[in-house]
Amino acid sequence: MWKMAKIQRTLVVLKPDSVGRSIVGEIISRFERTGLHIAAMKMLQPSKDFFYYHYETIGTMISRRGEKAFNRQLNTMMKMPVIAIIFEWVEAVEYVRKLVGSTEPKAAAPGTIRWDYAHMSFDYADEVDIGVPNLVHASGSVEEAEKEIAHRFKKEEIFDYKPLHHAFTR
Ligand code: IDP
Ligand code: MG
Repeated sequence: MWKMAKIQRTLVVLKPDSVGRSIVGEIISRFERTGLHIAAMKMLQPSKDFFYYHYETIGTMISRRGEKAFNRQLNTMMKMPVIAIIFEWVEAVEYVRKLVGSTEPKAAAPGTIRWDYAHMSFDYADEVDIGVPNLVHASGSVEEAEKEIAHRFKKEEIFDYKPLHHAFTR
């Protein structure tokens, strides 16, 4: 068994603004170049109920962000298809969140995806009645990742393989 305990899987969703702007390849490459590898990937246009489960049942968004922000986010996620990806590697959950950056693009650190590919504030998004377009969803914790992956992928859709660059890690 080549997998160590610290190897994790995390869910990334390329949101409608990534798909709509045709920058999916560019964003995926930001993850891949760090050594994360794709364990599963699919394009889909989920229902509102599906996003309710994702953002509220798993993500507890209403209590954290309020009902208004929640409803806006659901509508925004329905605008176009999304691409769901499972990335795998060492402590992937925390690492991917760091690559993605904080929720509000205006506040995200330079060099993160949410800073480099967007310029938007919560205030502006609220004013124009949208969920803030910040390109990607990334699981917030190991527990959230496990639930989100189970919600989106069947076991047979997830692939277990040893990427070639792992030759340098053992
Ligand atoms: P996260 O995506 O960084 O984990 P969450 O609090 O889980 O942030 O919120 C889910 C998504 O809802 C965010 O990524 C963002 O797109 C949107 N969102 C959250 N809060 C607000 C807000 O106050 N105004 C506009 N959009 C928001
Ligand atoms: Mg979240």
